[in-house]
Amino acid sequence: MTSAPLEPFAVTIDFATGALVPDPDVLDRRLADLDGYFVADIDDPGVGAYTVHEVRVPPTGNNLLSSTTVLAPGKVGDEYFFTKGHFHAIRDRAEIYLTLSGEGLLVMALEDGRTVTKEMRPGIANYVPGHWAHRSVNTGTTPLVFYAVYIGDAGYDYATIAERGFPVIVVEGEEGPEVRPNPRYVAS
Ligand code: PAN
Ligand code: ZN
Repeated sequence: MTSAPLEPFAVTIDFATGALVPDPDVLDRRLADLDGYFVADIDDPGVGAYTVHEVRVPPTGNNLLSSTTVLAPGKVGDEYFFTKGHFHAIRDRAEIYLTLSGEGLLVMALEDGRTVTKEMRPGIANYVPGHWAHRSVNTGTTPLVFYAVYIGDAGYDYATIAERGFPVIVVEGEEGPEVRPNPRYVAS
């Protein structure tokens, strides 16, 4: 079945702040929402971690959903702030992340525990194929802002990551960010 055409439209993206115009759907994640995700305990659960600004289109397989994410700089213990991370509910749905400002790492993991970590900085478009869980990590001192485009019916499976964690963590080492095995990862 084909659906009726949508009306073409445009949004304006502020590359520095991630704000959209129009900006109808903004999700606000605090450290409290990341309780249990870091190795160390969270000192102040009220601190803002990231916002997600969504472009409003129907979440169907014939549309492309997109959003900006604005991830604050900071650390919990030695770990840099990160997004929760997820598999797509429909596992084979792919996604592109285009970094607009800041710097970070994109950590991707398969269900069997294999990981790939890629740099995020302005101008880099990261391709996240289906089946790879993905989490962005802000390793810089300014907000990490990126634009994500994904197949509309992808959906989110947060539970698998919430229960098992990612196989690796990103910590501040002597000479900058280091990717290390996650001592709390629960292998399948
Ligand atoms: C992104 C993410 C966004 C926030 O739009 O949803 O960066 O990360 P979490 O969803 O893991 O909290 C995306 O990957 N959408 O599919
Ligand atoms: Zn995704």
